[in-house]
Amino acid sequence: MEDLKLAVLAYIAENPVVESSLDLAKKLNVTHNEIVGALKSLGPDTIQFLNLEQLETKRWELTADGEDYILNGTPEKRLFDTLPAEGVAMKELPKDTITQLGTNYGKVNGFFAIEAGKLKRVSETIVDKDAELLRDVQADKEITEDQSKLLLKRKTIKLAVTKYFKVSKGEKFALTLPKLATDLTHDMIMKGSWATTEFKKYNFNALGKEIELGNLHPLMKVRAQFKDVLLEMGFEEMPTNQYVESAFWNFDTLFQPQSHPARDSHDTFFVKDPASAEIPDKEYWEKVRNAHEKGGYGSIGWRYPWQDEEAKKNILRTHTTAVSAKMLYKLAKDTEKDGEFKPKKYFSIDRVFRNETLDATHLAEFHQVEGLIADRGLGFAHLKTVISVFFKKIGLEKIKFKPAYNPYTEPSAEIFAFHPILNRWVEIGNSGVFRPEMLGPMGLPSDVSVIAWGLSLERPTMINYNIGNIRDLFGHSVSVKEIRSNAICCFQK
Ligand code: FB9
Repeated sequence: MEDLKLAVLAYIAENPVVESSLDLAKKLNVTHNEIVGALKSLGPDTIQFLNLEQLETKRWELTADGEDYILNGTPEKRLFDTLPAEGVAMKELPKDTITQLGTNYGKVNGFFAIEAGKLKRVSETIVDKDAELLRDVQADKEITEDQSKLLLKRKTIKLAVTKYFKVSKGEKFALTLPKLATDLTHDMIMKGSWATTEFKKYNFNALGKEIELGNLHPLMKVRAQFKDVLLEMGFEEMPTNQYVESAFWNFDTLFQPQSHPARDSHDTFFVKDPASAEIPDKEYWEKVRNAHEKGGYGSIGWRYPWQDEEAKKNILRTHTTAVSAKMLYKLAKDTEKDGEFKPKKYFSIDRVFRNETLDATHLAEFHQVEGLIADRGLGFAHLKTVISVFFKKIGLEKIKFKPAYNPYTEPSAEIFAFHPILNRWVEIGNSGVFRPEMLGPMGLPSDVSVIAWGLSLERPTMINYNIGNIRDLFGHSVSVKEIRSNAICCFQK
């Protein structure tokens, strides 16, 4: 570093004003970071050999996608090149991200039209406009503001800001480097030599050594906030630390018939070994069978032969409602043991697994948030109120309920809200009153009802962190740097 400092001083002696430290780095054949280090150690914060004026340049740079689109064509160009002349039915188009992007931007750029439900080319050849624009960026050609907005929206360019210095001779300019003292010693004080010694200036702007700290994942930050809201509302957390569940607890206790499509392998992950679970409680097991086969509690049941083997199958739980069922069963048992029913408010926030078609916003798992209240005489009005209170606390005030169907709740309702960030109505969850065919076999008192609702962590997190693809939030391709640096986004009022 000393040699570089001397080389800088020698250069400045010949060139009293250097407009850009970027050019100086090229002239001295070192990196700009090296030059900046040398300049700062010669600048006003230290020996004042030099005056430094900080400036910056901004230019567009290509992202990895931008490079890819130049090399291989944009998604719309690739789709155009592979689309058969007769076109493809929209519902038969592959669901992958490139095809979805290609379809959307191809329509915007006039490559395709939809005729009789088919995506068709509108001409034999096309100019890959956005790829041409990216080549202009690559060649450092000027592009308009609208063009840059389009390429930014497509995440194909990013703004690179380069900070540099204008350098000129300082009032204490010299061609040699004085030996600056860095420590005030006992000897200096005793001999008084400190008065004539040149000390190196303290750099109070120097950043401290970056400490490698742990960081919470955005999902965990959102989880913490939702948990705070639910605890504040008096809810207790349920024990959800068991991903493998029997179909019995995940479906049968919820009165979900064994023929329900959600129970087959297209929607549910089955465990190979151990493939089946033990019967937890023979008496309860038979009551559940009876509810499915014959009903009871005012119901005629599903009237089919209920199979032990089906209920014993081990699966990855498809919802945390399986845990709710276990907790309600325990509540019924405690009520019998204590001879007294105590109302309960429970919640769970944890991973659930579904054999879903993967796409930009869906993986084969997500984090479900579920709340439930068990008390005497609860009804749909109570449910709407507690849901409205919960969502208001996480920033959604305009709520609507749409009648829906769940196998284990009646009535049921999808929940919608006018989202302040998206500025439109969006689905925010689902809800319902657990059916008597579910609560009855557990042995809960007949006047006790249970209201419940659910939502996910991923959807609100992606909205609030402005993440378009769930793979940028969860999974092996997530940018750790992003995770470490993203802000805490606050849902609570
Ligand atoms: O989270 C969802 N949307 C959402 C929630 C909050 C939000 O912003 C808030 C400010 C913070 C924004 C959006 N949804 C539920 C709705 C949709 O995203 C939906 O497309 C995806 N759903 C998941 C399931 O999809 C297979 C979200 C997940 C979901 C849906 C229903 C339940 C739980 C999770 C449930 C339930 C339930 C019903 C009755 C009784 C007990 C539980």
